[in-house]
Amino acid sequence: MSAVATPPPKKVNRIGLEVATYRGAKTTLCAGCGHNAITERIIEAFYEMGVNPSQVIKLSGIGCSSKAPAYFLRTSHGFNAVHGRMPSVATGAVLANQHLLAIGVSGDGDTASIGIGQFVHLMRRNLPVIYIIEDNGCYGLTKGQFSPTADLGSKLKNGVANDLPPIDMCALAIELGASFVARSFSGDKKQLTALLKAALAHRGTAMLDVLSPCVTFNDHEGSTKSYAYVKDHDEPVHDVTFVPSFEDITVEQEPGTAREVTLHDGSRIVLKTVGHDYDPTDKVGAMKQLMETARRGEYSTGLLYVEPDKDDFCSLLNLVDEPLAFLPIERTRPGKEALDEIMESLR
Ligand SMILES: Cc1ncc(C[n+]2csc(CCOP(=O)(O)OP(=O)(O)O)c2C)c(N)n1
Ligand code: SF4
Ligand SMILES: [Mg+2]
Repeated sequence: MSAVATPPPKKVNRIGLEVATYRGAKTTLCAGCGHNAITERIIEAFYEMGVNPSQVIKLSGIGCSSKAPAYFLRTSHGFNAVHGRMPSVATGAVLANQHLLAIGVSGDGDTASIGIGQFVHLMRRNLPVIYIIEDNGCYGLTKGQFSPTADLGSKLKNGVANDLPPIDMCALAIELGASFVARSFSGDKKQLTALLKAALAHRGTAMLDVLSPCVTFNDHEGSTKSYAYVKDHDEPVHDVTFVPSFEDITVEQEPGTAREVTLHDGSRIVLKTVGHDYDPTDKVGAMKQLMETARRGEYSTGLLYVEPDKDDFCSLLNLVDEPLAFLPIERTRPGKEALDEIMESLR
């Protein structure tokens, strides 16, 4: 009689969940779209960090990019808002329950066109949210028109050149007060996963502008958001290694060749120097770096700016620890006597 082979044990993360739990519906985006690669990195980062999916809220607006939350974390909370309005919905959700981990996914059109007013206020409030812009320089969903992140002189498929200068979403976020600002590329697995994990360990707005080529409308010669162009003009400011608080690892570095940043939860980001030494805590230096590389037609990628101890919006508002959404009515509404007292004081 032959012995029945026992199947190998399923691989699980530190909270006992399989990677499949972190997946979502099958993607309906084009094969090769950069947004699909970002989805894979989000799944990987959340799985490896052992995030509890039931504690997560996914938010988005409208666009191919804004469809992406359907393709990861199928059991998490989610809200697909209207075009450009994700920031106000995110603000409401986080204030109602500050213990939720919020991740917003938007596009360069959704954020930098119709949603720009909402974006700037979310950044200046330093709302605790991971805000990802899947940046392809065009409106993919409505057939590839230029978005405000398209570079001056970059060309549509039909040869029409863009005659407006781009908005640099990283420079804008840094200027406005976001406390973690990074740029990456959907094709750079190592850098993007490390940055996403670091964003999960940060408390405050973590804004990631991820260059994410649109294979259908913006991957031709003359585009500065194509795979070929981004690969050739990607200038990492450092090599990023993320060390989570639950792993006691020492990263060996030659003295003077790396910089370490400790995040809110005790995790560390080790930034190895490539080229010149880059200080991600220097706001003015970060703006200068972005301006200089943009002038040369290059993309600075990596952790561009971080302020780990900045107060987030919930601390600024001095919110009670218990989620506002769960407070009983007696604690959220003053009774008649309290109102009478106020009225009396105004006589
Ligand atoms: C109020 C409103 N205006 C315009 C549109 C049309 N529209 C849908 S998606 C989109 C832009 C999407 O671009 P982006 O955010 O960059 O996402 P992508 O598809 O490139 O990922 C536009 C203009 C809309 N849905 N609603
Ligand atoms: S149209 Fe472009 S952005 Fe939309 S799914 Fe296809 S490749 Fe991606
Ligand atoms: Mg777009």
